Parts: sequence; structure tokens; C-alpha cells
Amino acid sequence: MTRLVVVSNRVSLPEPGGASQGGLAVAINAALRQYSGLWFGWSGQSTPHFTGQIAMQRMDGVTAATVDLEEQDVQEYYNGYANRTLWPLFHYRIDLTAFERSYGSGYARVNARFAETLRPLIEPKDLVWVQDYHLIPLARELRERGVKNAIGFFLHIPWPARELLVTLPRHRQLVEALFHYDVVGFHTEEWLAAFRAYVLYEAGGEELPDGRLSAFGRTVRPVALPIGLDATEFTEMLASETAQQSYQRMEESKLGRRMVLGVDRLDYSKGLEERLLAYERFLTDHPDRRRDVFMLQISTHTRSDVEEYQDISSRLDALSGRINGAFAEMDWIPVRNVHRPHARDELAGIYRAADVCLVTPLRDGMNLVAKEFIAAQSEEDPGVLILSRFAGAASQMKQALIVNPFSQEDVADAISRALRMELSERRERWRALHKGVMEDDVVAWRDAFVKVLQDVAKPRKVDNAAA
Ligand code: ADQ
Repeated sequence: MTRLVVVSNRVSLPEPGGASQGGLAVAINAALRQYSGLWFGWSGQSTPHFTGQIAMQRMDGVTAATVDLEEQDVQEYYNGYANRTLWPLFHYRIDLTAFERSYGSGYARVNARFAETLRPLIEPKDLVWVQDYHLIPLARELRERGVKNAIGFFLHIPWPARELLVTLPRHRQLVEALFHYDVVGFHTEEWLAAFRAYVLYEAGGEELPDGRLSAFGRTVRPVALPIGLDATEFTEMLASETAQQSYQRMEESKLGRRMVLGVDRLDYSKGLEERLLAYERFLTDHPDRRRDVFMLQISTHTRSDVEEYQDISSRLDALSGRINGAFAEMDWIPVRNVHRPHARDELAGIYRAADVCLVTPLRDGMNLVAKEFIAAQSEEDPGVLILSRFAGAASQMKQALIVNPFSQEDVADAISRALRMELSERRERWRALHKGVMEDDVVAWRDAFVKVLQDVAKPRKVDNAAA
């Protein structure tokens, strides 16, 4: 069987009962399990000087190969270009985007270092699958070092509109780098269309009759493949004792009230302040219904070395404090604001106890929380998903209540509607959503991508044999 080599910025193998790994790590673990694959990336540790020394670890059939990075690499490549330049820009936050030359050179340096370290580990028949915006130039670096394997790339965040992307210095160079891959994947047709528009109208490229894009003297196959949950793992987790206990604990603490849930990394793209303001609006508009509900917002810290992330939690705390101060009564608090990280099985029980889930990012590649909430609901009495139209998930989850997260009225109305929705309608919507979540899972995503990559690898072998 072909070996799959997955490359991502961070490698994190699951720890039993450990805290949540984040969407990408969970997906990669699931993707690799059946391929006895190799997973290469940064260890998360820094060292005074880059040595390129690889640490190997095996777990559940997956071999993890990690390298440490220099502190300057971490600052310029990870905190800098990845998280202060590409992340905000690709999430339409040009106001937060830092354009600094040192970040760009750090990004190029780390991609070259990754390629240099990874190259000896790649065997001739391997399929190489590179993940996410941290590693866009990796294929070019590998090709320069003689790697001829089929190499695919998957972008887990949105692809921005052309008008935004051109604000990035050296944007052409970034897009040109993608043409050293054989396949480039996006979550949705919308992100793919934005990429195509750049290629056709900015780079002067063309679309070939078979759907490939041609520019910069190369061709690439773009595909739209939505990522899904590890549905089997999630279902097992939901049945675990920890999940049952956290469900019971949550149910008891509801005191017969209905729970509106939010679960997010603390990130400006997730629309947390806008969500709280919309909930406040609901409380203001419906004084008679206030005491029947409360909101649980679980938001854990990430990227705390990046300046823009440092004041998000204090702003959120101030806002929830203000709402609680204005509306709370001696036996009712409208917002429970929690920053403590939760293990995945604990979270599964909390999802199950929720009556409404608010997934209202201002821009999101996919959003797996929406899918986890649906997977956790019971068929007898399912909760209602309120979903931002700007999450990639909205392109699949059409039976959710789709909202514009920028409009407090729109979201407040959806909360009201969700809380009043008849059981029959809730069931009908949930059944359709649940079917999609279970069918279009992470295994389907992986298999579809690997198939496209295998298909491009075949003609390459024929060419090589003929040469
Ligand atoms: P993320 O931005 O991390 O991922 P998301 O898809 O929502 O976003 O995944 C979050 C994961 O982390 C989920 O599995 C969730 O359970 C967990 N998580 C989130 N908040 C948590 C909290 N407070 N406590 C515990 N666990 C929490 C990026 C993109 C997404 C895309 C994924 C996968 O930004 O758009 O869906 O990659 O491609």
C-alpha cells in the first residue's frame, strides 16, 4: 500500500484523556491511522540553533517525525508570517494584518529547513500531503531538492478574495508556490472560486478543459473537499463514561433552563463579541423569556504569544461581565463564561446537553464545532444549530438556521426561533444534518483527497518509465 507522508506545522499525537488537540490535529490523526503513515512537522519546542535533528515516535501505527525550531524561526515564521500575516489576511482582517519583511524571510527559511530535513525521509512511492497556510512554499523547496513524488496541499482556512490578497506584498510569489503542487484542496467551492479568480484575472492564467488551472508555466488540479469529523471516534467518545458524566453534570446544573452553547478557540475570526452582543439583544427583546435560558461560552486561549490575541479574553470577560451585571438576578446568571480547556470526551457530554449551539464565526474555513454539536445530539430531542453563513460548514449544513453574524438582530431572532422550534421541525432538520455529518466524515475527506493525488501520481509514473 502507498505510504502517506503528511506534513503540517505542528505534530501532536493524541494523549489518552488529554485536552482537545484542535481540529486539524484530530483530522490528521484520523487520516493517517489507516495508512501507517509518516507525520512530519515542528515539535512545538525551540532550540538556540537549528540542528535539523529528527525525533521519531510511534503511536497507533503512525510515525511522528518532529524537529525543533530556533526561537527566531518561531517568532518570524509561526507567530509572524503564519499568524500575524496570513491568518488575519485570509480571514478578511486586513486591519490586523502585519506586513513585515522579516516575517516573510522567516517563513521562507523555515519552509526551506523543513524541506531539507524531510527530503531524506521521503521514499520513491510515497504520496506527500502538506497541510495548511504555514507551508505553502514547501513543495517548491522539495522540488528544488529533487523530490519527484506527487505532492498535494490542503488549505484549512478560507482563500481570500483577490482584492484582499493583492494587499500582500509578493502575493504572486505565494500563489506561484502553490503551482509546484499537483493538487491543491480547499474546503468549499467558494474558496476554490476565489483562488481561480486570482489565477485567471491577476496571474493571467487559464482554466484547462479538465478543470486544472495553468499559470506560471505550470498546472495544478484544484479540488473542493469539505473536511469532516472523525465520526467513529466521536460516537465512541460520546458513549464514554466521562462524556456521560459531563452530560449528567450539565443537565443537573441547567435547573430546567435551556442552554445556548458556544465552543471556540479564543480567536477574532470566531465572532465571539458579536455573538455575546446578539445574545444581549435577545435578552433585551424578550424580557419574559430571559429566565428560561442561559448561555455557556467555552473559549480557550490559543496563540497567546501573538499580540492581537492577548486582549481578546479581557474584552470578552468585560462584555460578559457587563451583560451579567445588567441582567443577572439572585438565582439566575445569563452568561457562563469559561476559559478552562476541556478534554474532548468531556466536551462531547456538554454538547449533548445543549439546546442551541451558536457557531457564528465572521469567517471560517470549515468549523468542526458545528459538526460535533450535531453528532452529539439525541434523535429523541435534538438541539438546534445556528450557523454563520461565513463558515465553510454552511455550504453543507443547509438545514441549520443560517445567520449573518454581523447582524445582532438576525442572530437574536434566530436564538428566539431556535428556542421556540417544535420538536418535529428540530428532528427533521437534525436528521438531515446528522446524515451529512456521519457520511461526509474525515475518512471520506481523506480518501477523496488521496484518490485525486493517486490519480495524478499514475501518469507521472508512466512518464518516468517512458523517459
Ligand atoms: P480551528 O480554527 O481550530 O481549525 P474548528 O474547526 O472549529 O477550528 O476546530 C476546533 C476543534 O477544536 C474542534 O474539534 C473543537 O472541539 C476543538 N475546540 C474548539 N474550541 C475548544 C474549546 N474551547 N475547548 C476544547 N476544545 C475546543 C481550522 C480552521 C477550521 C477548520 C479546521 C479543520 O480554522 O475552519 O474546520 O481547521 O480543517
